[in-house]
This record gives sequence, C-alpha cells and structure tokens, in this order.
Amino acid sequence: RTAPTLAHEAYDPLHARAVRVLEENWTGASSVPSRGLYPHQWSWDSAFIAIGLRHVSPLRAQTELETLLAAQWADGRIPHIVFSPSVPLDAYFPSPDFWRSATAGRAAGAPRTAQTSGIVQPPVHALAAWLVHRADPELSRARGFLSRLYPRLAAWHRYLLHRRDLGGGGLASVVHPWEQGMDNSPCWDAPLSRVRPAPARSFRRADLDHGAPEDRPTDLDYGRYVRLAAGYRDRGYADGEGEFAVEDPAFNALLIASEHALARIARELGATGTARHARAGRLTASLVERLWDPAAGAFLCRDVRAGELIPELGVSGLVPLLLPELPREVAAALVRTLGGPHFGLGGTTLLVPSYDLLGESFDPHRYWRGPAWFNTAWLVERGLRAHGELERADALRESFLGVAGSSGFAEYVDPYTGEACGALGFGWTAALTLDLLH
Ligand code: 9WN
Repeated sequence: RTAPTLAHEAYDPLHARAVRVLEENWTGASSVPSRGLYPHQWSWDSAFIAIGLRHVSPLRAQTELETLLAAQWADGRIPHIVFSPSVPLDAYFPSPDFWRSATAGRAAGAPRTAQTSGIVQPPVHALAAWLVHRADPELSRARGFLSRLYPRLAAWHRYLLHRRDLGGGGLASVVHPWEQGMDNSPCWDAPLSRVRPAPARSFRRADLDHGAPEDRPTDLDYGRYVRLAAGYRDRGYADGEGEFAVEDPAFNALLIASEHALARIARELGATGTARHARAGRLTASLVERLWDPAAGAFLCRDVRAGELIPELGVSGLVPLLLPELPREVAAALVRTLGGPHFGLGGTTLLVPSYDLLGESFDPHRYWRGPAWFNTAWLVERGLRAHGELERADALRESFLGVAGSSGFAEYVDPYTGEACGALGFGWTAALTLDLLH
C-alpha cells in the first residue's frame, strides 16, 4: 500500500502507460498537470488526478488533496495554483510575484508558508475526497483522512456560497475566466469585452514557450486576464466589486455534486448529512431556475454584471447532467443536445467538444473554443450513467479510452479527429483513463 512506486497492471498496456504519466508528474507530495507547460500544483487538476491515483496508490491520492488543502486561505478559498518553490519564477506566468499572496492576500488569510494564486477553480474536491476515501476506507480511517479534510472542505463551500453569491440568487460566481477553468471559452467573450486589456508589454507569457500559439488563448485574452487578476489582487482579493462576475453551470454543478459528497463524508464521520443533502437540493433548484434555457436545451452562463444569460453553448452547459436529481425533462433535453448538431456526440464527434460546433467562434484547435477535453468527457460520461443512458455512456467511455491512448494522453484534442493538441502526458487525462478502466 505504501510502496514507493505505483501498482502496475501489466496485462493492460493503456493502464500501464497511464500509470507512467502519473508517476512522471508526481513531485513528492502532489502532481503537476504536465511537465513543461504547468510546473506547479493546480486545484481542479489535483482533484481529478486524485480520482485516478486512488486506483494505484490511495496514499498518494490522499496526499495530493492534503497538500492542496494545506494551502487553503483562512477565508476558505482554495487557491487555483500552489506554487512549487523549486521552480524558477519565469517558468510560468503569472508567477508568485504577480499574485503576491502573502502580502496582498493577508486580509483574506493567505497562508504564510506557501505561495499561491488568489483566485479559485471549480470545487471538485469534496467529490474527489469521497471517491478517494472509498478506494481504501481502512487506510483513510487509519490516517484520519476525512476527519482532517472535512472542516477545510466545509469552509471552502461556505466561502463559495456566501462570499461568492454575487448575483444574490444562491449560486456561486466566478470573478475570472481562469476560475471556471475553461479560460478562453466564447461564453466569456461578452463579459470580457468590457475589460480594458493590460498592455502586452507589461507582462511576458511563458505558455508560448511550450504551446503552439494557434492552440492557446490570444494576447488580447491575456491582456484582459492580467487586468482582471491584478485588479482583484489590488483590492486585497476582496469579493464583490470586480467588473467580471459570471454564474457558470459547470462550476455550480460541481459545487452541488461536492455538497452531496460532503453530506456522505459527514455521515461517515457520524453526523446525518441531511442538511447538506437538502442544501444541494435547493442549489439544484436555483441552478435550473437561474441558468436553464429550455429553448437551447442546455444551461447557459449568467453575466451577473449585465444581468442576463449569455447566449453561447459551451460544454459547461451540459455538465449539470452529472446531477442525478435534475428534473427528468431537463436531463432528457441535455441528452438530446449532446447527440444533436451542436455537440455531435455519437455522430460527427469522438468526444464532447468544449463549444458549439455550429457557433460562430468554433475553432477545433483553440483551447476551450472547440477542442474536446477529457475531464468534461468524464463528467458527461458519469452524467449519462446517472440518468440510465448506459449505451451512450459506454460508447463515450470507449471513445475516451481510445482517444486518450492514441493522443498520448493529450491535454485536449480535435473533437472530430482526436488529433492531440496542447501538452502531452497530461495528468487528468491519464488519471481519468485509469478511473474509466477500473
Ligand atoms: C490557467 C492546468 C490548467 C487547467 C485549466 C486550463 C489551463 C491555465 C493556463 O491549465 O489553465 O489556470 O495557463 O492556461 O484551462 O483548466 O486547470 O492544467
């Protein structure tokens, strides 16, 4: 169980290759999303990586989440990046000297011992913690894994549900596209267009040292990302005033799924969990009320500052399928949308594209503006299964495994051809491959 290397299942080469990727990305107490492009610990990457690691080393899976949560801020936020002190400053932008967590984040309770960013990422953590626990309950209990994590996860959800309810309707808002995790999705184009970009000469992008420029966000996107992040930092990371605030369906669906997981964790620890399940139910109702668009057959993002829904179809609007308690007609419509002309699943596409195939901004290679990603495919696969769509789930699983293997565990792929884009040997692609193999 505590062996220094991960258990291999030699009879399945895909399994062994995925294990090797996780082994290569492990740094001792956590994982990097990929060597090269992303040399630190990322929040939602770590949650997905732990979900895969639990099959080969429950101890590493627990440690992955513990390391991330050790960098939690006193106000409850889990930072989107925990920086590795041994990596040179210019290896990734924005680096610790941009975020200045220890000084700018002091009022919000940034940790003294770790350097972090000041924004967050989707709350997959309680779901991951529960799945990791279940992989080896004995080890988990012996190490007090859940009892140590529970208060931190509860504080994290409290932060999102209170400080981040910027729209006043019960849902959490993201204040930066990096927080939602689908950085340059066309869903952000309208709210971002109001942000005056920081001058290109005021920062140096490190991502272009590793990624093809045509597969990455543009310089104009980066100018806006920098302006928003610097503004947030200069306000001491206080929530409420920023010019960008969006309620996103995937972010909130993951919060709801994690709230259910937290209820299960509470039960495991001797409480009832009833209040948390009830809260998750109320959040699901708010999600449908505020973000469901019956005409689109999908959930949309709400631009909180403009007070309107954003008329763009992204994979984020399909992720709520993950929630088993979704009204039946909503789930049925989501399944139709997935297989229809906008996402083409089971027809023209191999995996779920990140954005509407028929949308004006669709680009099969540019990051979150069309390519298919493996974490969203995994979430949709789970959703199909939760709603009894077993054949579609099986087909998506097969396709996921085929493309993950043939692409070298790519960060993202062309949704039509499966051609690899971005980094290879990408952590969550390998981890979720393992999860689907088990
Ligand atoms: C900014 C690490 C992260 C993922 C995000 C993905 C990308 C970072 C970047 O990489 O974002 O956080 O530099 O582009 O969009 O989802 O967590 O893999």
